[in-house]
Amino acid sequence: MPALRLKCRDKVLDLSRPAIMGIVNLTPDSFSDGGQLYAGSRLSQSKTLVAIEKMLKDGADIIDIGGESTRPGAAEVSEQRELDRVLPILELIVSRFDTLVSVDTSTAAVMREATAKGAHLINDVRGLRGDGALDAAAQSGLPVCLMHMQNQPQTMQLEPVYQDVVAEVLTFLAGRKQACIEAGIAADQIIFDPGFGFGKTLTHNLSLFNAIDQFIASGQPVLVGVSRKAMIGQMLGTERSSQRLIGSVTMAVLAAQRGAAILRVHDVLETKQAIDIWQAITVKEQD
Ligand code: 8Y4
Repeated sequence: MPALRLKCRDKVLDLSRPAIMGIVNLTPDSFSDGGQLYAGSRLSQSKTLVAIEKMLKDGADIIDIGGESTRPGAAEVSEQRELDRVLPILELIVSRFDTLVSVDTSTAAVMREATAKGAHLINDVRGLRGDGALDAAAQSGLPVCLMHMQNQPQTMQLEPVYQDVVAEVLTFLAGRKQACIEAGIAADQIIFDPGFGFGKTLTHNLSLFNAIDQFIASGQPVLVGVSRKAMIGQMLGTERSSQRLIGSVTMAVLAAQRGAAILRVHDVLETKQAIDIWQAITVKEQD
């Protein structure tokens, strides 16, 4: 199988080694003021830029910015609010840093505006099923990450049910890939993501994780996002998300070992070090 590469506007993302995507949440629930002061305030913006600068120094290849909270039960956000959260930071990142920027959105207008302002990748947790999203993504010419989610964030964790979670998620992604191709997106610009934690119980998540090889076999690059998610807490028997770091890094290494191309993480330094150790050992073995 040839090494995978994504064409991201003026840049190329080389996936012969796992790429690290650093998470930057622009939603109010991630700010200590509860978001009351966020609305684009300079203070929050400069804090965000400092966090991004650190992620890049720590080894992030991609910065993923999102203005819609998709946590279980989270409220919906208007298109204008999402634009107001994402676009100013996107402009600042593109002007200051030499990095790839991924935009976490399901909204066609955000895809279009973000593309105009220099985004490199579209990351849609709804797999481009929203109004106009498929066309907006196709017209962007950017790579797209198609993620599987059962139901919507408001209801997804109430009672997730599958006959065969792996088969159903694979079938869903194959169908969305076909829709993308019909809309004019190149097959080699499509990333698959099983969508850990999105309408899944721990058992479903583990079945999917243990089937990463089947997602890899599709030939699409696979993105894995498990960082700090509830499944880690469930496996460790701890409620506190501050105690999910080691579990998150462990799962990132296992995912990389099984062929994941992109790791979406909060803790870039720790993940990068763990991946570097695994890579150093693996390269030694091959010599
Ligand atoms: C603590 C912090 C606990 C964050 C849970 C979370 C994915 C994604 C999300 C993913 C792709 C999250 C936007 C959920 N997860 N995009 N986005 N794949 N492609 N929850 O797994 O991080 S948000």
